[in-house]
Amino acid sequence: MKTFALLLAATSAVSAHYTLPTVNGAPAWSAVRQAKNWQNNGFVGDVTSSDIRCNQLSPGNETVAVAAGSSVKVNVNPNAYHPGPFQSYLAKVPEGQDVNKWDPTGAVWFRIYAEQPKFGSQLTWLNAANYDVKIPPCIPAGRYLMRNEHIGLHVAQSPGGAQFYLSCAQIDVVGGGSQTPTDLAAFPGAYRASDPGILININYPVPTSYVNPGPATFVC
Ligand SMILES: *[C@@H]1O[C@H](CO)[C@@H](O)[C@H](O)[C@H]1NC(C)=O
Ligand SMILES: [Cu+2]
Repeated sequence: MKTFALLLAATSAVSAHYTLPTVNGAPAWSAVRQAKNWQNNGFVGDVTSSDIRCNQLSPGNETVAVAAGSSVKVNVNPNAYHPGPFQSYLAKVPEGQDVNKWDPTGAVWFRIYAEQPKFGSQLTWLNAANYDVKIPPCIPAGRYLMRNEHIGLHVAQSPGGAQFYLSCAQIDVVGGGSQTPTDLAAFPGAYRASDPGILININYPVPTSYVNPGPATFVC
């Protein structure tokens, strides 16, 4: 009886989690680097771990072409179930580096999207299965890694309680401009466990503002 209850609890916990396996409908884990949670749908809890970069298990083997200024459809499977923000970052793959293998260490990431909740008797988030993220129209053409994450804040009132669901997509930006993105950040490094958007009780008192963790969002 006890074992049965434990199994049930474990099963429901797993089904409540999710992965980010594809962008723009590409086959799962091809244009998105296969993440360590691809089978168990688990999360990264330690923002100082290298897993907070891409939670990567294996390299990618494809890129998705996207016009600068248009949107990338980022899939969350089954959907971004937990309350919390969706955020996206880009890092330009340096000349001469293999897009499938480049390890984006150091301050190479700029943020392009940070979801804000609606405020009221509770915080309301998109909690979507697909997020359309606009690529800034002014950034240089070329290959980029796109780090997409959803942060589960349901038990974030305890240090280390926030749950990071993330993966890194490989995109080829076509068109674009010549503006140099600012506010570059490193993963790990961009977040602290004590950041107000990471260590937060979203239930009581219900917040009237939300500070997204990470650097300022780059705007052209
Ligand atoms: C790319 O990776 C996916 C997922 O692992 C795999 O199904 C597919 O066969 C790979 N394609 C090539 C061309 O290696
Ligand atoms: Cu979960």
